[in-house]
Amino acid sequence: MNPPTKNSQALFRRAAQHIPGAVNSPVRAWRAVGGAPRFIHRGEGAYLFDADGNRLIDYVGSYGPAILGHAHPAIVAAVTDQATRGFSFGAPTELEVELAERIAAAIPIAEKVRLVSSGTEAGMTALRIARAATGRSGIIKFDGCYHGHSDALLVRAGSGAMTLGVPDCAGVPEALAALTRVAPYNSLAAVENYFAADPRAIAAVIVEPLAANMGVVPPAPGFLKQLGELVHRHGALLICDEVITGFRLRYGAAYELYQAEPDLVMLGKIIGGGLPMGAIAGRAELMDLLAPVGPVYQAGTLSGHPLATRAGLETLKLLADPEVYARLESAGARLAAGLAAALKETGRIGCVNRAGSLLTLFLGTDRVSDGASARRADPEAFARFFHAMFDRGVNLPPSQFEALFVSLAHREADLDATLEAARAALAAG
Ligand code: KE4
Repeated sequence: MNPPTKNSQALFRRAAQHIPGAVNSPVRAWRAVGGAPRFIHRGEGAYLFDADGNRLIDYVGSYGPAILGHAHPAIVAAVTDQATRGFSFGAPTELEVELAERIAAAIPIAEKVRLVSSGTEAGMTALRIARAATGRSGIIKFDGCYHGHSDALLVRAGSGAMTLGVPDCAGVPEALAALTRVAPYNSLAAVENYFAADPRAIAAVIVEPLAANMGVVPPAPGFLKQLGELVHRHGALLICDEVITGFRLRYGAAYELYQAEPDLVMLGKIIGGGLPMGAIAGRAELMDLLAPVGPVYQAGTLSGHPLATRAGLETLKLLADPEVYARLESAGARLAAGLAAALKETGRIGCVNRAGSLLTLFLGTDRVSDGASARRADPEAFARFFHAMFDRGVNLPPSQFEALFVSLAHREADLDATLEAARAALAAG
């Protein structure tokens, strides 16, 4: 059960010479679970193959884009074909028009779409539109939700429940952080209190319609519908961050599942098919505030990149098959039920939160409904579970506060092997 790691260890040491922490995104460094991260050589379907040739059943899925599985033949063929025509031109292409049309057809409020290169860009642009549209500066976000690493969103709740935000990392000016308030997820009262304290200060409330960055935490019944009504009553805008949930839970946005009424949505991950892609979408009168039509500047050398747009288009075409989300639902339900049963069989304290093919196994706590309850989980127990699973050939996200992503490539045999490993890993403690 001790997989060879010599090549990954050597690559980790070499990478650290020129890349901070040896990684290009912090979560990949395994700091939350310990040990040196494995370097991946290739992916195929539900599997990753690391630098030492170990095959892993993969539930990171690039944190969402790999909903079809890795190296899907149709996507590889499309990107290969597109590459023969050149990569990017600094000029509009028909592919961008097609992708915008497809997103607009699938998401009712997406009258207009601006493609960018990441979810972070989508978030920072959505906030800028909201501030321009309302003439206000304040933002409300939710504890445990993540919307990319733009300064205004790297903010945590201040000391007192009703104080203004404080920086959640170095380099974010306190004056800027103070413009962002932080409320507990699923708490309408906290949002109401922020508006009551200063009714005309808030430009927008930004929310993951289904939270997946504190682990998976579904919205409480009616929460999103009432949140939208509350936000609009105060003349502010609702931004739904669908970077993970967009086309993950259904063919379109998740907000419709929860009767929310957003003004803007953020997209990413799946709509790029695994290549760099993000998008802001919303009502025309808001989106037309963007340059070159309106006064809100936003730009990007590789926005709407032809290879990413082609990969996204081909991915969405395959996801448009009505069977797809029933298959993802069935696989997610099977895995979640098996993990819950394994907790019971091994007498371990924990719980499984799930929506469709997104799920999180929390250890050390039996209920998670917001950031505070998620933090009551036992990260050390999760770290032991992570390594026990990895050593048995199952690649989980290296943090208690991420989601497992099940793909269309995961077969019953893969799920059964995962559950067998989980029973042994949980029994080991
Ligand atoms: P990117 O800038 O990483 O493309 O997207 C930021 C973002 C925005 N909104 C939501 C809901 C997100 O989950 C993300 C990014 N997700 C993380 C995983 N939880 C990406 C993984 C990473 O940071 O390496």
